[in-house]
Amino acid sequence: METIYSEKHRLRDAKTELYGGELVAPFERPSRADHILARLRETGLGPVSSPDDFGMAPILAVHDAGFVAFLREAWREWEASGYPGEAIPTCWPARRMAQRVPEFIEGKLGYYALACETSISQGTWEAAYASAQTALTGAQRLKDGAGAVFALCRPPGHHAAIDMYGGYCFLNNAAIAAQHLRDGGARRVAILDVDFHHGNGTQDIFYARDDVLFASLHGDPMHAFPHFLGHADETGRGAGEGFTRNYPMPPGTGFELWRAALADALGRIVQFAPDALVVSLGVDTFENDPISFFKLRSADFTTLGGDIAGPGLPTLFVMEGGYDIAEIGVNAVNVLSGFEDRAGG
Ligand code: 7XA
Ligand code: ZN
Repeated sequence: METIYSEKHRLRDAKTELYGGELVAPFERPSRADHILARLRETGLGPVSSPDDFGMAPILAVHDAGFVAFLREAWREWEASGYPGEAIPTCWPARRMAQRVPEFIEGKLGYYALACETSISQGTWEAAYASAQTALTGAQRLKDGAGAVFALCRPPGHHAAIDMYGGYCFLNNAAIAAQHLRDGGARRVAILDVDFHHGNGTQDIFYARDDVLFASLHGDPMHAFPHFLGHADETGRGAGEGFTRNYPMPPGTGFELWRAALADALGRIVQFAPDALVVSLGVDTFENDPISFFKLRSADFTTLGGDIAGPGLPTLFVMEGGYDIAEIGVNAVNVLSGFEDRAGG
């Protein structure tokens, strides 16, 4: 299986994350990608290629233009404001307040942020742009006939909504790739999100559509980030009714329960009969993940990779979360090799 990877991910190297009431070194850091790449090379999964540049149009096909302009300029505006640290929102358009974009950067951050753990730092836009191009290149490979591709995206994307960033995400790589597949002729695309956290951004982007099915397995939002989306009764809106499936699961969930949810989601995907499958691949479901509460073991990732190959669909894996850095390479590559073994690639 080919991997698409850009060194530009290193430009996303924030110094601060607001966690547990303290500013800490971010869990989402460059060494995550280094460990995955090292494991890919160790196992000889396949070639590693650089992304092509598809420009801004496919990003603007899923994201609001004002939001994208904000992301591009946020660091410059923050620096110009004279604040000493990294850009963190402090004030939101909460219930019954005006939903109007402020002119000063502090207000803009609050308007466009869905959470405040994620600092915007120098190079964030450049890395997020490269990450989106990495996913787009993977989608293009599927369009050109590949059976499976791994987009080693960093920063991740699935929390990024039409016009909001947060949860370590800025541009929604999986959604951008899925839309690119649609625009390239795929009639229907399914997105399966197996990251520990609910893919609220992906759900937001496709919620009213019947051409992109979204299924997500995740920690129950009553207990887990993003807390305000991802309940089982969110099933789509209007034409999109029935094309969103959520599988929230409780603290301590092990592989048996998780795998049963996966089987149900895959059943729905098979029924949908998509031309391609995009997998938001997070391995923060791992038992030792420092910020999550599922109990999957390293061997389970091989099994679930095989399960995902079951429907026999052209499949793009897009990297999302996973913070046990010592094991992230093994766990991510186990999914890919489990898939390949079953798919016969
Ligand atoms: O999939 N999303 C992530 O892995 C990032 C979640 C950020 C959680 C922050 C909670 N303090
Ligand atoms: Zn996650």
